[in-house]
Amino acid sequence: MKTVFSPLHAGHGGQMELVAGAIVPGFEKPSRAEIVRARVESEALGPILAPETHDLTAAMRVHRQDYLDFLPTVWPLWEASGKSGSAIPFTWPTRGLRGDVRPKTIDALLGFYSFDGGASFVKGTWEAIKSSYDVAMTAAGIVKAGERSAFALCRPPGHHAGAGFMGGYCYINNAAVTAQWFRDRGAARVSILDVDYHHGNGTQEIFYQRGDVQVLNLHGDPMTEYPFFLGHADERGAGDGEGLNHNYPMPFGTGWESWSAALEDACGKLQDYSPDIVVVSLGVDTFEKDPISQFKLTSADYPKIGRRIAALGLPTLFVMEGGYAVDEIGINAVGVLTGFEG
Ligand code: SP5
Ligand code: ZN
Repeated sequence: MKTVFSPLHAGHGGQMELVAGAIVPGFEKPSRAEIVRARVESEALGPILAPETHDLTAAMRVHRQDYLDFLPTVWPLWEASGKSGSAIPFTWPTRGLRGDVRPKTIDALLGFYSFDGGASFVKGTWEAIKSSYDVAMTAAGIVKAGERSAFALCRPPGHHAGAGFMGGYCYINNAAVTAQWFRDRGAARVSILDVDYHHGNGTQEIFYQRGDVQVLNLHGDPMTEYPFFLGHADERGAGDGEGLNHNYPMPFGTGWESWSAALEDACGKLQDYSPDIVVVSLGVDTFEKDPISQFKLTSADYPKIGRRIAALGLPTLFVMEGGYAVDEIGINAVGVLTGFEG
């Protein structure tokens, strides 16, 4: 399997995040991608390719134009306002406030275009976001050209980003962008299988009313786990998308037995839908030692995930999402891919 990787991710580093009452060093850090890349090499998964540069046309198919225009301006506006450190939002237009009037200052705009204080900016953040998009698009092109699979080693991740907002370490929704791109390039139906520990709220939002993209999500129950405000089992899609959104919220402590039963059910629904392509939002924060998560998967479980996905017998694009146990992130993420290759 070919991997696509860009060193430009590293410019998004040293950023702080707001989480549970503290401003702390970002869990989503450059070493994550470097360790996965090293494991791809040491396991001889296949060649590692640099991305081609893409314009943002494909991103505009799932994101709002004003949101995409905003992203490259964040750091320049932050610096121009006399600040340094990390650009982090702190005020959000929740119920009872005006979410329809675009404000003018950088602090206000950060809140307007986000849902939490987890997607912060430093100097190299936009360049990293763009490189992550280029990585995803290049890997999608490899699958479109006829290869059975490809691995987009994206950083930053994407699945929490919605049409018009960032959050949860995510800015451009790489899985959603590539799924839409496959549709635009002739795929009749696409399925997105999101195995990250956290609910992929952005992906769900983008395709919720769509009949041509099925979304399956396995994750920590939002009653008690981030992102808290989406990801319940009764969210089944609407309009043309009625019945095509499938959520599998699971409690803290969930291990392989229950998790794999959910995967099995999701794979059955995926097979029934009969897509031309599968996009996997590959998070490995389901790992027992993940510092911010509460599932109990072990390193031995990840190859089994890959094998199950391979058994679908469909062209598959793997897009890297979360996973914060840095020491084992390579073993676990690449474990899925070697399991897939059999
Ligand atoms: C892509 C992805 O995996 N994003 C995850 C964003 C999670 N942000 C909130 C994390 C809350 C962690 N709370 C527990 C802290 C333990 N010290
Ligand atoms: Zn996650």
